[in-house]
Amino acid sequence: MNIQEKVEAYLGKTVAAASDKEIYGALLSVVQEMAAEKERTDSRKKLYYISAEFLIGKLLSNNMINLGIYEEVKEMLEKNGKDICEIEEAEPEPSLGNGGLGRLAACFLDSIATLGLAGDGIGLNYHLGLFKQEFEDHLQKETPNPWIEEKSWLKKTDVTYPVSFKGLNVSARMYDIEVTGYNNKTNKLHLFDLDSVDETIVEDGIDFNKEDIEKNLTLFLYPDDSDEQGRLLRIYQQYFMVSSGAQLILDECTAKGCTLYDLPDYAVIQINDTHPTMVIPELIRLLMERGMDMDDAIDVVSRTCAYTNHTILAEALEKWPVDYLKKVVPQLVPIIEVLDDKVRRKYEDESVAIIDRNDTVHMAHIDIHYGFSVNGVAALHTEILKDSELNNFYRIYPEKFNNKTNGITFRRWLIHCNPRLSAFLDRTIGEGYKKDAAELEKLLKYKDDEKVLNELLAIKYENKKDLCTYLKATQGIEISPDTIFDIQVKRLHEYKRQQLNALYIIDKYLEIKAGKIPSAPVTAIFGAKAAPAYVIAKDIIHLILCLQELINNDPEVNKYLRVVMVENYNVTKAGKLIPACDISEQISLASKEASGTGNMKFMLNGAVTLGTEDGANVEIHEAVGDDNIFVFGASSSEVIEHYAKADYVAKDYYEENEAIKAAVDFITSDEMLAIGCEENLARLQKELIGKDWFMTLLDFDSYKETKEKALAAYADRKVWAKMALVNIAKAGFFSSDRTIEEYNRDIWHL
Ligand code: GPK
Repeated sequence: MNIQEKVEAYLGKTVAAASDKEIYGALLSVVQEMAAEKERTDSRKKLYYISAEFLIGKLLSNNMINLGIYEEVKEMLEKNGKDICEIEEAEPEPSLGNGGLGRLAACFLDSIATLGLAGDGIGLNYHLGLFKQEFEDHLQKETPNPWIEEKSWLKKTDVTYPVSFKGLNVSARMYDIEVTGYNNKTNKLHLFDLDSVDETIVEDGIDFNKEDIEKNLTLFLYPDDSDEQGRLLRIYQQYFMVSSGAQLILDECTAKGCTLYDLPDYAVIQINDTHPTMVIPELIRLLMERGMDMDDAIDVVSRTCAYTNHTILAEALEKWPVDYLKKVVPQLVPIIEVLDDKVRRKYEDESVAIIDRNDTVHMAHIDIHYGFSVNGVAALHTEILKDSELNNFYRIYPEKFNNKTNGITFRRWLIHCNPRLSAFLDRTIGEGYKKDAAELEKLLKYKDDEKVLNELLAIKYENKKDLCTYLKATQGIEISPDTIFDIQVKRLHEYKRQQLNALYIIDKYLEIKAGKIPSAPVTAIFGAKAAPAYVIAKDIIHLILCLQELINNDPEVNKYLRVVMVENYNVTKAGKLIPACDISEQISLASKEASGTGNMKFMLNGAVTLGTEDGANVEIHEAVGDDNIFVFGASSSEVIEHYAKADYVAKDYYEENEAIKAAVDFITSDEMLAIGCEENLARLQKELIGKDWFMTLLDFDSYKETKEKALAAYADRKVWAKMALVNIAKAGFFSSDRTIEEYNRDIWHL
C-alpha cells in the first residue's frame, strides 16, 4: 500500500473528500502504526528520564520527518488539493511544560531515539496542561488548554500501579506516546494518569477545588502554588509520578533478570531538576519492601540516580516543610530522616544538611548526596554551581560535578520550522548535517560568496513575510517585513528582563516624539506567559500591551517602531517566530539564566544575538567570535559581587540618569494611564525604582548603546548576511545530539 492508500483505509473515503481534521486523524494512525513497527527491543541497560514536564509540542510533522515520510505525504496532500500546513493546524498542541526545562526534555527524547539509545521518558499526563493565555484589557487571562481528543498520541495501556497517599489509595494508569528517532528506532514517553480525574470541576478561568485529589491530581501542570493547598497538590503530583515510575523501573529490570542488587547495571535514572527527587526515597522504600536492607538499598539507589540542576534562582530550588510531607507521603519521612541523619553524622557543615533547623527538606541536597552525578546545563552555570551556589557540596564531592551544555533538536528547530533554510543547506553543503550537526561548518566556505549571502537574505525575507501573514490572520496586527524583526520570546520573568527591552522601547518612542528619527524601522516582538500568581510579571505584560496600543496607533511613531505581543506563546508559535528573526534578544541578568535554549534556536535560524554574557550565550559568543554577536552588560562576577555586597541601588540610577528617569517616569504618564491600569503600572514603576532585584537599570546604558550598534549593522546587508551565515555554521555544537552523546559518555554508559 502506498501512503495515500494507507491514509484512505483509515479515512474510509478519499483524501480529497476528507476534512483537515479527518486527515490529521488518519495520518496520526498511520504514523503510530509505523512507529510501533520500529519499537526497540530492550537492551540490558536503559535510561529513564524522569521529568514533571515534557513540552513535546505538536507531533505529526516531526514524527513524519523522523519516519522519512514527510515529503511523500506533503506531495500526496498537494495532489489532492490539501495543504500540509492546514493539516498541522488541526492538531492541538499538548502543553505539558512551562518553558525551557520542559522543551529540553522533549529535545532530549528526540535525540536519545535518534542516536539509537534505549531511553524512555517518565512523566505525568496533565489533561489541561499549562494554561492558555488570552489578552483582555491589556492583561493576561488564563484559561484551560484541553488537548486530549478522541484521537490522540496517547496509547492507553493495561499497566497500572497502586500509589498510596496518607488516607488515600489510588491506581496510576500508564499512557504511552511513541518517540520516533530520526531514521532510527522508537522509544517511549510514559505518562501516568488517574482514571478518576474530572475536567468538569474547573470553573472560572483555571480555578478548581484543590482538595479533591482524586478529581484534580493530573488536571493541570503546576497549578497555582501561592497557597498551601496548591503546594500540597504539587507534592501529590510529584509523588504520584515517581512512585509509579519507580514501580515501572523495578518491574522492567526484574523482568530482564535484575536481582535488584545489580540495579545500576539495568537502569540509570536522570532526575530532571528537583521535581522528581522523591524517586530516591521512594526507590529505597520499595527495595526495602522487597526485602533489601536499608544500607544496601541506599547504596543501590545512589549508584542509579543522577541529577541535573537547571537554575541558581533561590525560589526555583524546591524546599518542602517536613509537615507537608507528613500530610501527603508520611511513608517517606522516616527514610528522609535517615538520609539526613547519615549526612549529619558525616559532615558538620549545616548548609549541606537535608532537613534544616526549620524542619524544611532541601530536595536538591537529597539528589546531590544520594546521586552519583550532578550536572549544570551550560559551562558558566556549572562553574557558578561549583564556585558559589553549591560550593559546599563541590568541596565534598568534586568528582560528581560535570557540565552538559544544553542543546536543541535540529529536526524540529531547523528541518521542520525552516524548510527554506534546510533546503538551501541541502543544496549548498549536502544533507550530512542532519545526522552530524558539525557539518554545518561547511557553510563557512561561502562566507564571502555573494550569491549564497543573497540567498540567505531572501530566505529570511520570505520567512518574515510568512510571519506577517500569520500575525495578521491570528491577531489582526499589521507589520512590515521591511523592518528589523527584533524578537524576545521566553517565559516572562524579571531575571529575563523583558522590562529592559520595554524601557528601551519607551526611550525610542520619546526620541521619535522629540524629532530624533531612527536610522532603521524596527518591529519589537514579544511572546511570554507569566505564572498566574507572579504579580510583577503580569504587570510587565500589561506594560508591553499598553505600549503596543500606544505606539502602533501613533502615526508619528509607527513608521519607525511597532510593538507586537504574541498571544499564547507556545511551541507552535516559536516555530513560526524563530525563522523570521533578525535580532535575538537574550538579555537576562548575567549569572541568572542557567543556559537558555531559545538563544540556540535563533542562532541556528540565522538570527544575530543581542545578549549578556550569561548561560549558553557565553558559548555562542566563543563559537561565533566578537564580530558576529552583540554583547553588553555587567559580567556574572560583577553581578555576583553586587549581590554579595548588597550595593546595587536602583534609585541612584533612576535619579542620576536622565534617559532612565524619563523612561521609568513614562510608565505612569497620562498617555499610558489613558490606556492601562494605574494599579499595575504604578506597582511596576515602584518596583523598578525601589527594588529592581534583577538590576535592569544597571545595564540600561550598555544595552541601549549595543542595540543601536546592532540596528546600525543591519543596514549593511552583506555584512549582516555574513553574520547570519557564521551563526548558522557554528550552531552545530548546540545540537541536542551532541548533548546526549555527552550524557551517555559521561553519565549513562548505555
Ligand atoms: C530552569 F529551574 C528551572 C525551571 O524551573 N524551569 C526552567 O525552564 C530553564 N528552567 C532555565 O531557566 C534555562 O536557562 C535552561 O536553558 C532550561 O531550564 C533548560 O536547562
